[in-house]
Amino acid sequence: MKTVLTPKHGFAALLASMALVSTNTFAATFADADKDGDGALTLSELKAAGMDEYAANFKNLDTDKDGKISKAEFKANR
Ligand SMILES: [Ca+2]
Ligand SMILES: [Ca+2]
Repeated sequence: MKTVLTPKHGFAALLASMALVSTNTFAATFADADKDGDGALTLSELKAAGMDEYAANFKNLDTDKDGKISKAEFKANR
């Protein structure tokens, strides 16, 4: 069950969600967002997963400019 964070959840909830991404749940988070299982996250996959901060920074995250965020790119910018 995905929860899309909005301002009504507060800053603490946002921080908690970011902390989740930077801990051991990273792989699970990535795999969960990677709906087609190709090992990379597209902009639409990020949006579908409610990862709006990543979607907003897509161009910066996609350092090799192939149009998707690889696991390494995701990790490097978390
Ligand atoms: Ca994918
Ligand atoms: Ca890329």
